[in-house]
Amino acid sequence: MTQRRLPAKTPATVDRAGSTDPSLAALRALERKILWLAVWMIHNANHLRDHPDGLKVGGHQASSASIVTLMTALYLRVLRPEDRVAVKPHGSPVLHAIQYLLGHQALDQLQNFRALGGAQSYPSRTKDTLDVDYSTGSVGLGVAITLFGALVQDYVRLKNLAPPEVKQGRLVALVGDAELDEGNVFEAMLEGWKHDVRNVWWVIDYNRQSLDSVVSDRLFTRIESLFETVGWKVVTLKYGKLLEAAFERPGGAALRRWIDNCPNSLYSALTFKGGAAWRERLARDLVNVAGIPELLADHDDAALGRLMTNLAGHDIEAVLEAFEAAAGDDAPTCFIAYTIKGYGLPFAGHKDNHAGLLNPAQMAQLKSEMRVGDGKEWERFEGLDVAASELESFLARVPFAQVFPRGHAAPAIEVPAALPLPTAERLSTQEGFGRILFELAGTRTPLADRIVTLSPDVTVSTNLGGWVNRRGVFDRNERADVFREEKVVSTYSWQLGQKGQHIELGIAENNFFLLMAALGLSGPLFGARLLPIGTLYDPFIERGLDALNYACYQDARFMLVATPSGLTLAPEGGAHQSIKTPLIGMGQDKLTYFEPAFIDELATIMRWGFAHMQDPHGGSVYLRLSTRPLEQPKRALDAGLAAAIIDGAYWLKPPAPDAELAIVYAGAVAPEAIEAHAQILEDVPGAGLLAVTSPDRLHAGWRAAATERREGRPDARAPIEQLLAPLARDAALVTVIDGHPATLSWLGAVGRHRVHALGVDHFGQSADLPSLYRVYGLDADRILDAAAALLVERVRAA
Ligand SMILES: Cc1ncc(C[n+]2csc(CCOP(=O)(O)OP(=O)(O)O)c2C)c(N)n1
Ligand SMILES: [Mg+2]
Repeated sequence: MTQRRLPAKTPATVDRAGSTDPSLAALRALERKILWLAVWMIHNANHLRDHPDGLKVGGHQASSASIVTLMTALYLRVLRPEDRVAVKPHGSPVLHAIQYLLGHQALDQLQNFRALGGAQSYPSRTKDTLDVDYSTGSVGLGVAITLFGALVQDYVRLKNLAPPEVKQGRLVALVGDAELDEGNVFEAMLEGWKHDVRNVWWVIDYNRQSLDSVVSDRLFTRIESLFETVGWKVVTLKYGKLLEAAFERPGGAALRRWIDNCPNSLYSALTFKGGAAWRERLARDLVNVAGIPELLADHDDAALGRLMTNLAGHDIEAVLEAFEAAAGDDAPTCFIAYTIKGYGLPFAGHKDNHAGLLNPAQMAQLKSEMRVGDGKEWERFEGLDVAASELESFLARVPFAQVFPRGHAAPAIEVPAALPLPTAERLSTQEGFGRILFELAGTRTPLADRIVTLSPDVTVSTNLGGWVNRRGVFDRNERADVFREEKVVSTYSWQLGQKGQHIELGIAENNFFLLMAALGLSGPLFGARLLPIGTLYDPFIERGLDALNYACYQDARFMLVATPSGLTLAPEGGAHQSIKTPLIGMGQDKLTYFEPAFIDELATIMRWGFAHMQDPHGGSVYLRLSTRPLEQPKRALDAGLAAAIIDGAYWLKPPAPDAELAIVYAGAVAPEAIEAHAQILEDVPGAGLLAVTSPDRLHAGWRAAATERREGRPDARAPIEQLLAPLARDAALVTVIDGHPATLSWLGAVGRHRVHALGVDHFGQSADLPSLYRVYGLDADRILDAAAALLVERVRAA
């Protein structure tokens, strides 16, 4: 493995340890304190707080210890306020400890680590009180989002969208080595290469351990070349200053070879066993090497243990040199920093240490080594060998901490009172969406200028083509449309350049959702609000589902337009026919799901969506659209109807008072519901036809009303409760959706009505739509059958 030797910094004065950097003594002292606080925070949570539920609290002392030096160097020296960071999930105690030392985190947050209202187990943008740039937790995602963040920062910068005082920063991920087992990291690297991404650092805490075990030795030689293949610089930080010095002694070359060839598992085991074990092993393996007996004799067991575990990732000088040498370059850079999981703690190197906790006796021992007095466990400078005043003045000058909080408040983008409404006799929601965006693209409005579209290689087939024709594809470099220059006739003319407002991605839904998240956080992170609209095929939401969840968890704001969906994809077959996405839409927090049937509904919802994406209490929006052309109603929406569409439902045909039946539909099955309803009217003249535009909003409204009543407002009524109120007490509902029937079946519980829920609960197959609707029971006949059965039941019961 190659190691770059890096130039030392310009000397100032010489410090105690013989170094030339005056602040090293302070950094070393604070590094020690950060380790202590992180470990103590976890200990306090597990051993010193009440646990009324008897559940283990946990926390990761070993994972924290492994990254202390790297984070100390970054936060207390290298980072600038404009840099944006994703910290590996289990490094969260270290982050809290650092912010606490900087005066930007409250003590009670540390004391309540993992308790209600306290610091979160993993860094959280939305739940932590300190200023977290990107949440982490699901390994791999925090790594990749920094790459997309860099792309977004360039998008904002090249278009001059942010106020001039916003500086360009670097996007930094602090990465657990096992995170590189996640494929999404490599998907992101490929996409980053295509977009010539700049200003990203991934700092890998290469402790060669994951959760279960010690990882394969040979993997990282491959990983290094993978990075280089996609244009990254790789800086390997392998040995610290002590070992480097030992390698210069007689026998040093052999010692280096021995460590280089030492399998990870043996290295870890010897680290855990300590100095005596190192001595025995080296004496045996290097018995004939001149200089080794002297080297062993010069070190007692403790010193030998320190020497043999002196990896660069725990050597702050080596770490600083590496970062500072790379700082002048904007090439994406990966630092592979060799570390030891649990470094400085009694279980260092033990393969089972991931969830290991120091027991009270070990903690007492550490406390005494750290010279921390009883009752002084939380004191910021207790037991350090640098004067408190010096440490205070050092901390006061830390570049990263000069701005706090570091986020931006980006002004809202004005949303017009109505969006352009395409007119046509028949139109699908997908085409309607494309036309609305096409019309918007022709306007010079703040809204149109801040929309960014993106798609994982389905731009044309999701009807974004018109928008892209007008607004162009974003590229850091201006590129010609060769087909156009060569006068090849095409419907699509895509100008590539910095003005473009569409980001074209390869087919990787993880990347798609991570870029949506990064774009949706552009306001707070880069000072310019963007309104991302991403299109993909509805079934492939599931492919990127964890990244979608991750985007929502951080409260990124975007509009997800998923089309085609359900059986309406007909001939495409079962593999592509989404069934349970409505349930995802309902279940996903911070994402509001709509499934309109008509274009006036869609335009109303999109307009509301642009406002909701900007509302401090809002969220993201998911539109489940279809390619099925439907005859459009001829009507003008009044304010009441528009509000009902947003609340989630309205009566397309209102029921008579005490009606005994209603048909309820959502989305593209509207024609079947309308037809069945028209036929039923012959027998049940009062039957109603309810159009549901958002099962999600309806359900949320129902829950909210129940909460209001519980809180003392007995008259509170949800929109769906008001809508169903005219029906007879023993009325029946037939619900129908091209998706899982559970999406609407709960409606029976609202007014205690009987329900027959139609929908799809088995994989689809290739066929024309009428055949599929017949086979899966969504056609008018089936709706009529269901209604008849419910009505007969009612007569029998009477
Ligand atoms: C997607 C996902 N799968 C599984 C986990 C559970 N998990 C948490 S940490 C971890 C291993 C982490 O190893 P590494 O990244 O090397 O971090 P270290 O603790 O060694 O620094 C696993 C499997 C998770 N958080 N996310
Ligand atoms: Mg690891």
